[in-house]
Amino acid sequence: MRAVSSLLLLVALPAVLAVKTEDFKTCSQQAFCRRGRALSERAEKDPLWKSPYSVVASSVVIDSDHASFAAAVKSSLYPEIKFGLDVKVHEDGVVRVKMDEVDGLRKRYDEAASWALVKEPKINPNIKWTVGKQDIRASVGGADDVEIVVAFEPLKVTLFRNGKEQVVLNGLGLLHMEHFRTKDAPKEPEVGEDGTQVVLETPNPRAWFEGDEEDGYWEETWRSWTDSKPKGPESLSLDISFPNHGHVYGIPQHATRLSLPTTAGENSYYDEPYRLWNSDVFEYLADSTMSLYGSIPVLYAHNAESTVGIFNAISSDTYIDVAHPDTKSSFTHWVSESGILDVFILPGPTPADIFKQFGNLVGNPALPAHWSLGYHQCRWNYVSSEDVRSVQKRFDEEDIPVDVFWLDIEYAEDHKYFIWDKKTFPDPVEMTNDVSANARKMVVIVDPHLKRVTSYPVYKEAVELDVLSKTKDNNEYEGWCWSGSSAWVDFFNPKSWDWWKGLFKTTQSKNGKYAWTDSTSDVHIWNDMNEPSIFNGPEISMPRDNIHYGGWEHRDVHNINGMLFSNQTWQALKARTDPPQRPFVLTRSFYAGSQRFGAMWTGDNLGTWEHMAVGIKMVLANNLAGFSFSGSDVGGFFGNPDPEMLARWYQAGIFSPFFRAHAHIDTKRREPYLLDEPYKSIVKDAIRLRYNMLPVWYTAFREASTTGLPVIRPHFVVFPQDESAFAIDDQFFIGSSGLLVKPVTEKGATKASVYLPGNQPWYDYFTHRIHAGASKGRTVDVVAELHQIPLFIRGGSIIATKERPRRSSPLMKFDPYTLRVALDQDQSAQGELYVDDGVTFSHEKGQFVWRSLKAQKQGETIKLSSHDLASTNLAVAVDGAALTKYNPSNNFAKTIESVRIEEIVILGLASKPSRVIAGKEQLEWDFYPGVAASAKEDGAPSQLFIKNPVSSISQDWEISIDL
Ligand code: NBV
Repeated sequence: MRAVSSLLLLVALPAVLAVKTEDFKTCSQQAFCRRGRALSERAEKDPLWKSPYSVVASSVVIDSDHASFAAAVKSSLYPEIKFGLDVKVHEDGVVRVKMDEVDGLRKRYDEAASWALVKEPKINPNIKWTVGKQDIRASVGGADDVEIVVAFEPLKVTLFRNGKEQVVLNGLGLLHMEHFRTKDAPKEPEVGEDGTQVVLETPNPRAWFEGDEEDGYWEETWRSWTDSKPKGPESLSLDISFPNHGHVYGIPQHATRLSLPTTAGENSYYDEPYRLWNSDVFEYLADSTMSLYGSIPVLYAHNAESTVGIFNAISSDTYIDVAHPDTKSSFTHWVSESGILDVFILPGPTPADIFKQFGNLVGNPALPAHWSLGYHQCRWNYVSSEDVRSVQKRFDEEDIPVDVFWLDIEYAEDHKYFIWDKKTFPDPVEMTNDVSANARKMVVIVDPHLKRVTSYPVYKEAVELDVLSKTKDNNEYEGWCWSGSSAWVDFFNPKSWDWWKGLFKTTQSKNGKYAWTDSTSDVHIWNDMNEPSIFNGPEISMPRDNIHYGGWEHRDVHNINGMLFSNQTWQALKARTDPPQRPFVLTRSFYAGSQRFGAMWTGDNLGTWEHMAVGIKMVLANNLAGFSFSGSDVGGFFGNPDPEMLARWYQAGIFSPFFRAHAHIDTKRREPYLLDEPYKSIVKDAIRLRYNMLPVWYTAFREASTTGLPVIRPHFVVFPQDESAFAIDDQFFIGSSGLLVKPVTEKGATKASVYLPGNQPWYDYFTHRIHAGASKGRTVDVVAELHQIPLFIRGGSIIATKERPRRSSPLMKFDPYTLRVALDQDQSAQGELYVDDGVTFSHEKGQFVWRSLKAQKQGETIKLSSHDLASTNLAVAVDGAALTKYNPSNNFAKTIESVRIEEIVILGLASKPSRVIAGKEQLEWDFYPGVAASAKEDGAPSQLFIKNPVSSISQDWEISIDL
């Protein structure tokens, strides 16, 4: 077991903390990756290199649906092996390219996409394929000239836009699908007449294509583990190029920059490829290509003209090399241990299109419960019910808002999840009710390892149901984890699903099976260790030759394993009440699709400035990959951050979609109320700012849940043509709000340098100081003393906030709003506000309020108004069942009818108003002269404060400001 010495952790970081790289395999320690890289090295050295794969032209069959065609593929090196190609065009222009071995000795794993996809994509019936001598092609775009061309010899798939290559598969000729074969008896070396070994003049090309000798085909030993590899070699190599795109983003999870640094080619930044193999990496590095807890095999490429992408639906161990031969092109090489070729080409061409296309495939993020956007207080561990109560009391005494208290593994007797340790938690329901009394929730951990004792009902029932993971010999798999000798539920087995649901019921079920009767529906769940993490397993996980439901090996499905666990937990919480409430499930391991089932965090980071900074990039990468509800442990999991670091970490943490403080069991307590001044007030102010801005976050989440647009967005997404900012990843935008933040992640910083893009003015969120618009963006230096956060509003935006501090977010429900109207150079601005009950699914039935907020100059008057957005945007009003009609005065809207706007602040007005009226009513206002939005110089802007202007947020209103 990996023991963590408490002594070690109390010493200053990072000197004593370092990842145990030797616990994890590098590319050169795995035969399939060695073979894959050897292939690319050969290709690079050989100017005549040509892919041996070709499409058999005479075999092309266009399907009656017109959207797809199938064809036979051959490799000149293995003419006896058959492959089948299948290409489909979806309704939204996405092109799916599939290739598999046909009539092989075995079946390759082909189910990754079925777990990731939210539904079978609709195909485009209007595609017209043209079959020529050398290729088959079809136009797939609308106004733009987008064409997909599949060249026959060698096989090459290219997506063109206006004749320019956007995405190319097998352009470098690195495609190789190792076919299934039988294990031959070892060959005797050929011996000549004179008894000496015969040396072939030219090595057999078949052999060197897969390496010079049979490298780790049938068995591989690494440290003390032997992988039996009964299926033999079955790896898949594929190059995916973006010849006209200089930046690539995506493939989380790695602790690295957003615009992915190179791993191959001359002077590459890293020498190891990016790896996707969900792993519990102890004390991971802040700058590395090592695999971490989750994998989303989606990659985007961007230039000033277009954004394109690919989703490679593969769930086995995968290494990805990235190279930029010049600043304008990107090449990637993917090598996976098993699985079919199943690549979705996302044609873009805008960032918004890409997110929509990816969302159409794997689903958009679930709209979270509103309370889960508040502050989460966690630690390993709050040790007793009394501890929980006293932590809550201290928050309330200091007036620090918090929505959720968390319990880590020590609540559970002998780490048997669902079973409270009654010595320390004698009254779990009462404790939860005490938390609920302040409109708060609890989140309690449920790990996937089950203690193997028959007195533990969860284990016993899993045995009886025969749903536990199996070894290669079909015996119950036993491994070591927190609970000692443990077993793991095989969530690939559908028989486990209903049973798992039953465990979370808070009332005893009739079938006599275990139900968590000493919990309440205010207890939500944290799924940790679901890579799965197994202390005595290879690379801290399950042996690759373990067998899952359906006969698949663990190697085939490893990266999906964690998603199935959090998916089933999500379904279980949803089934707990009738009508269902929105579940909150935090998962550490994830795959494409996990965003449909809750939130993730970046695992066990270190309390260092480097980790604080890279956490932002990791959360941004996750947002791009469709999983917006993400965050990092505020304060760092390991170590004891000094107060300055902690304060800065809170200031950064409030800007991540998921906001939770957490700490290792051996760290000193560091709840915000324990800090001395001025740190305590700084942290309190930061948390309060998060609460003020909850309307902004919730509105951004609505957009994410319906359009796939990320909740936090890097520059290239918001300003896709601004090349100078394509690599910026230390400042970002919140939804479509127009807010730009640059968290300070440097020790001792007193100022920050911020890039303000576009040509509109930017206003400091706090002081309202205006930074005049430049023609093409500008960099400004701003003060950033410890109590200051560089946060800006783009001219042209309207921000809705709630400014009254409360103990928890549900208590803010009826609080009035404040609007900040940051005018642009034309004296106009716009924004949005989305509100619903935050807990049920009634929003899917039209129970919500979705308003536009607008300021527009009409002659000498500025009209400020709000109107309903849903009636005219039914298709994107909510995720799930599309609305057919919407009633702006629905029952939910009525419940917030009395919620008013208590203040509107208008920044950058060109002149002092002569009057401000709503209908005939004169409103109360104050004007402070200053710089106008169109000014060419920086300074304090003019500010107009309007008091109590709107009596109901849920209804239409209009205010006229006569200049
Ligand atoms: O459950 C204990 C911890 C948890 O606090 C942490 O957040 C997880 O990432 N867990 C890992 C297990 C052990 C960590 C050393």
